[in-house]
Formats: sequence, C-alpha cells, structure tokens
Amino acid sequence: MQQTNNPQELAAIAKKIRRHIVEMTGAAKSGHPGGSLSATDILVTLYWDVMRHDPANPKWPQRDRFILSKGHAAPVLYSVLAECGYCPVDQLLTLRKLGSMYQGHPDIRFLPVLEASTGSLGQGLSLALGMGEGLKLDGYDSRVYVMIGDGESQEGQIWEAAMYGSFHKVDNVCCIVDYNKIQLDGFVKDILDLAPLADKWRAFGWHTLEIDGHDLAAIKAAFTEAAATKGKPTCIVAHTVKGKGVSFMENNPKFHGVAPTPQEVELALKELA
Ligand SMILES: Cc1ncc(C[n+]2csc(CCOP(=O)(O)OP(=O)(O)O)c2C)c(N)n1
Ligand SMILES: [Mg+2]
Repeated sequence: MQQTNNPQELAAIAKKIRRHIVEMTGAAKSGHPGGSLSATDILVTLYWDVMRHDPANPKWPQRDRFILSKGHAAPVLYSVLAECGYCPVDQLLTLRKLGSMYQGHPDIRFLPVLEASTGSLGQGLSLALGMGEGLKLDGYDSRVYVMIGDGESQEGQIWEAAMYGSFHKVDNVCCIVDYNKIQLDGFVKDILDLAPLADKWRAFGWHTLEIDGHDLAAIKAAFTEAAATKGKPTCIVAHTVKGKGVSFMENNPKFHGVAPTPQEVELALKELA
C-alpha cells in the first residue's frame, strides 16, 4: 500500500472511510455509526502515516499493532483495513450478515488479519500491554496502539491496566481515548463523568497529551511525541465529536447504535461528497 503524510490525501481517505461507515451501517440497518465516525481521522493517520505495517504480509512479526478496544466501532476498522488492502472492499456491505467476515464486532475467527477480537469493553488495553511486553521480550521495536472509548473508560479493568502499564514501563504502548463525550445512551458527564480525564492518566503515570482528534497535524504530532517518550507509556486524550462529518449525527447520542435510514444515508453521502 502507498502511505502518505500529505494532509489533503489523508483527508480524502478519511472522507472515503466515512462514506463506507454510513453505507455499511445503512445496509445492515444496525451497527454503530457515531463512534466509528469520531475515530476515523485517528485510524486513518495511524494506518496511512504512522504505523509500520504491510498488508501483503499481515503477520510480519515486526509490524506495529492496532487494537480497537471499543470494538463496536468495527465499521471504521473494517473500512480502513479494506482500503489498506487487508480484506475486500466489495464485501463491506455484508456487515453484520450471518457468516460475514465483517461481524458486528471484530472477530479474529472471521477476519484473521485482526490483532484481536474485541467488543467486550474494557479488555483492549490489557491486551495491548501484554503484546507490548511480548514484543520487547522478542527484541522488536514495534509499537502497539490501542483505542478505547470514554464510556469504556468507566470500566475498572482500564484503570488496572493503566496502573500496570506505567509500573512496568511499557513505553511501546500508546493508548488513544476517543473522548467524544457520549456513551451508549447519553452524555458521559450525566452518567459517570471522567473529568479531569487527562489528569487521571497523568496520576496513573502515563505521559499524557490532549489533542483535537480531528486535526490531522495534531494527531500526527502526538504519535511522534509518543514514539519519542521512553520509560512510560503514552495516553492521547483525543477530543472528538461523535458522528463527525455528518451534520445530523454530530454530537447526537441517538447515532451511537442506530443506523441511518435510506433517506439519511442519501443525505449523509451528499455531505460527504
Ligand atoms: C463489557 C461491556 N459492557 C457493555 C457493552 C455494551 N456497550 C456497547 S458500546 C457501549 C458504550 C460505549 O461508549 P463509548 O466507550 O463512549 O463508545 P463510543 O462513544 O466511542 O462509541 C456499551 C455500554 C459492551 N460492549 N461491553
Ligand atoms: Mg464515547
């Protein structure tokens, strides 16, 4: 695949990924568009500009890894993997169909190029830290990226893992919090607030950055700083907008787990033209 650090090219890829997300969830009549759209710019930057990986050799031992701990945002991961060349673009619309490689949550039994099966929230950071330590034992300088949700951050396992990661200096792991301020059925601040979230990560011993998770240059700079940080893992608290890119989905809790209707798909695709 052709990687790029050209902002226009990255933005064009991100738009294409957002179109896939809308079309896939529309076709499935179910799924999670909001949290897929909020994560898009970060995943595009990772796969096209930051990570060392090779779709022609998906299990290359020295590759960087990405784990989508918030596995319900599978449409963004599938679209990115497909556009990178890991799996077919022309089957994306089989999302959530019986037997599809594109199950409702990432399932390595159906899609072996995944790094892990995810969807049971709270587990991905622990997986990433285990992989990070394993890579160090193997003598590789590969990095492990893991994205968690803000609602997901209410899980106790996240904070057990956070404690572990700094104590064991797992500095090849970078956790990204998709801080879109909305969880399953409402705003995080009304359900179980996380603020001040960056201070919490700092208190747990992580090198912590706060960025606009839709600013491609800021995303890239944060990953560069993370890679240069030794002796502690890095957490990027990425302020994002749930539903980003589709006006009627933006910051709208309804589109956490509701698919767009055929009319809404049409409208959304016009906005993403
Ligand atoms: C252990 C567990 N509990 C509950 C769920 C159901 N669930 C799926 S998505 C979700 C909300 C997640 O919110 P957040 O992490 O903020 O996701 P995002 O906004 O990025 O979509 C919940 C509770 C789950 N998948 N796993
Ligand atoms: Mg959220």
